[in-house]
Amino acid sequence: MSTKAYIERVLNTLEVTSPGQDEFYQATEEVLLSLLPLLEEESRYEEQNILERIVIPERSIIFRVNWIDDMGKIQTNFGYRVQFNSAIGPYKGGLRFHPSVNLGIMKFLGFEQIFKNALTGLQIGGAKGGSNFDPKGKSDNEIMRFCQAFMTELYKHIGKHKDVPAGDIGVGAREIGYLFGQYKKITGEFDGILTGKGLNWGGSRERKEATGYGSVYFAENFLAKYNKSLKGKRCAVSGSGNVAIHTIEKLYDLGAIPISCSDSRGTIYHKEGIDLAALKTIKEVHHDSLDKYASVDSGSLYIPLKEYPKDGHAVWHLECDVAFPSATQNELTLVDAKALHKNGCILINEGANMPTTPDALKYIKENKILFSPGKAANAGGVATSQLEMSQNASMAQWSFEEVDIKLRSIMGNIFKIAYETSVEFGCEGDLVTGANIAGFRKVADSMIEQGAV
Ligand code: NDP
Ligand code: 2IT
Repeated sequence: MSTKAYIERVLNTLEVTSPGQDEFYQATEEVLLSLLPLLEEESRYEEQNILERIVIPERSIIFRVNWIDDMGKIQTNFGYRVQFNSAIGPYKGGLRFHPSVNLGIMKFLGFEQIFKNALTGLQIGGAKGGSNFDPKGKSDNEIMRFCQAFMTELYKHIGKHKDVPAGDIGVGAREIGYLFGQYKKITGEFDGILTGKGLNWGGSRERKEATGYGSVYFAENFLAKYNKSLKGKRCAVSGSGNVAIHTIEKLYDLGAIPISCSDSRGTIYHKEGIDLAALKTIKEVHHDSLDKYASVDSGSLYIPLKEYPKDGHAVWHLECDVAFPSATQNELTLVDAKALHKNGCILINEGANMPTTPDALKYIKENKILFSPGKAANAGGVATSQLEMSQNASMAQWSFEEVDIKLRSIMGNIFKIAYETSVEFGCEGDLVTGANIAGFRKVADSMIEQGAV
């Protein structure tokens, strides 16, 4: 059997064993197909059935979460923790609270996390968790009761040397606080079992900013390779949550012009640059929709969802030099990629997890637009989480500058290993192939060394 046929057999089996898990299938197809040049060169991965093993989570925990709403009524949600791979370290990955969460989404995110975490050069395995709980419109007390109910089951499965969750969509500092409080109440232990904690109780400086800052550092490295910089570049950013806000903040720091942000209901365009203070107030203080933003920033334009191009997203149809998709999966389609190309965009840098659809990715590659895959470009968040674990283990707390030096260096190294691996396999600058092979090699070799467990 040819190596290509081996990969296809594993993917075909997955379609049968994981029916309806479209995002998981999308993520595995992208990674496995990109491994072809490595697998053709090195027979041990096929001989040791590594592909068959790596696509199955070591453990998927699904549980019921009952909580009481403000009306005194019992509400029920699904809870998940997919502990995907622990070959190189304890399970590590975020928790997502969003109504779209299901097992397939958890598995896609957990699978991506394995290779992302390996790329950081740190000892962390891959996991993801969350719930189909919708935080929108819930009171602070409801959020607290939900987090407590969620942790009442989750605590059985996590631990500082076992599995250390963090935030993701819908889970920020407030939720991590409530989750941590409940863990401590149940176990009586003050342990670093979560990252993204408050600065007064074991959190790391710059964890909040790390994913967005790291994404911009990655773009800076990529552009520098081609003698370009972010200075003066018009940057289209999607999303308006943790990753988008700190991407915009770092872009300003480096002299770029972030011209947009978006949420699930619309897009803001401001040619001269987004008003970051106004954005933070609306999103972080009032947890409001972006339609409120246009009234406080007179130079801006609000484009509601109903005015988006067919099969596309308004944000990618703005004239820009660099695109930073930083909201959610599959938010940059083929229609969007064509518009970015037409408008002269030179780099698409994924802050979100898998924001680019497969057909868009194919088009981007064919048209030689620089492309930073999320598992490399957004790894600054989880890397800083590991720095938080390290500080907790030594009971230390580092300064912002110390953490930032480490973060910059980690992002530089991730770029270097992804780029050098692309050169090694004859596809210079194809960081999808470079990142996937570099991450996979480290995990797969560790699995082989540890035997059939
Ligand atoms: P937040 O919850 O802080 O923000 C999410 C943003 O994306 C919001 O603006 C939200 O809009 C928008 N969004 C979410 N879902 C959808 C959707 N289905 N359609 C349109 N817009 C949507 O999350 P983060 O900023 O933390 O995460 C953003 C992305 O970055 C995700 O892909 C996440 O997995 C990834 N990531 C996050 C890391 C972190 O450290 N937080 C680390 C690495 C990756 P609205 O408020 O209207 O829902
Ligand atoms: O997707 C991600 O890398 C995250 N949500 C962060 C995970 C973490 O453990 O910090």
